[in-house]
Amino acid sequence: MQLVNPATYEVDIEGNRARLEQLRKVVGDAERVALLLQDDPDPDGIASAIALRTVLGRNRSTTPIFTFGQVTRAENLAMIRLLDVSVEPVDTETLRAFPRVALLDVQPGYFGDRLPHVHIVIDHHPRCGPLDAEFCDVRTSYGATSTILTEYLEAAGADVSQRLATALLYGIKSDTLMLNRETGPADLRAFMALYPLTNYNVLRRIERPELPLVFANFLARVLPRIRKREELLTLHVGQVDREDVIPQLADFCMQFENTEWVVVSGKTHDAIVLSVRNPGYVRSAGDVVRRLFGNVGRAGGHRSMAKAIVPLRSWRKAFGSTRDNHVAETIELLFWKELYGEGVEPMQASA
Ligand SMILES: [Mn+2]
Repeated sequence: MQLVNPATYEVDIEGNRARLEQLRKVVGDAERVALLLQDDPDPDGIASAIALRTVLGRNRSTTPIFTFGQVTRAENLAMIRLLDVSVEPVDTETLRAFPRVALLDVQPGYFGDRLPHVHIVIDHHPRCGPLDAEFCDVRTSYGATSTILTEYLEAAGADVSQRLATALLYGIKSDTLMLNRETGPADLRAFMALYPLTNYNVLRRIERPELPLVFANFLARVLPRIRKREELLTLHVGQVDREDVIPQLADFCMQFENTEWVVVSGKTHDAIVLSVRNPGYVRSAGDVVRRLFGNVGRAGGHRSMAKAIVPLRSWRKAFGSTRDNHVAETIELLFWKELYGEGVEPMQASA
């Protein structure tokens, strides 16, 4: 392998300046520009939006940040709170009233027919459907949209605040799993440029979000219920008021020694919710939950994290009972057989 020093990676400054000029032409003197992110906005999208606002020399009232969904992950909520970013819910009608709509870290194809005409698309994902916009900059070789925006800021000679640098660095870091996944020299270079401006105290607080103190009581109550079978750790916590404790607890449990798979589950008012984690080099967690629960509920996810939601009625039909002891045993057995045993047929929803 040839070594590529990101410090010597040549940014296409002229190209970026030309794009910037075209971008500004498309925005023109439009009174307001809607910055639209995907349905569960992630740090890369959020950072890109506040960077575009700076590139355009706008403020939050003329460039509001929107999503059709909401920010849900604890880290992402911490990011918008600590960096004082507001991401507002939007609907198609509201978007239609904006003279310009910009998509960041996402493409029109993602939204189906929820979108009015969009004018700007800046993204790094593989092409998804037609790109019918006046300005498109889709760089699929980049690990993050934040990298593209960092280059724009450079091309514009913009004043980059500590807040903005911290957001962009975190955007790159989280989208590339700390520069592990799909990272190119452009991402490394942008990361290096942002590094000296970043506020590491804020970054640490984003990455390790504070837990409410009542979580301690919850932990004390549920941790004794951990079941460990070889490298499989399962924990059914019973009834929960807040669903977000389930993924948080799953992340936490991955830290126990000799653990390859974590399944944390809980009961909401109408469903059994499961969060699954693994270190990423074993079978895809998304595939496993789809195989086990795809026929009885909603199930899906990525290589290292996945989720399933099974309505209580369907759970009872498929597995017999939603009593907590029974659920805990069922989950351990299902995952044990699927991951380490002979393999079982996926459960069929009975008619
Ligand atoms: Mn991204």
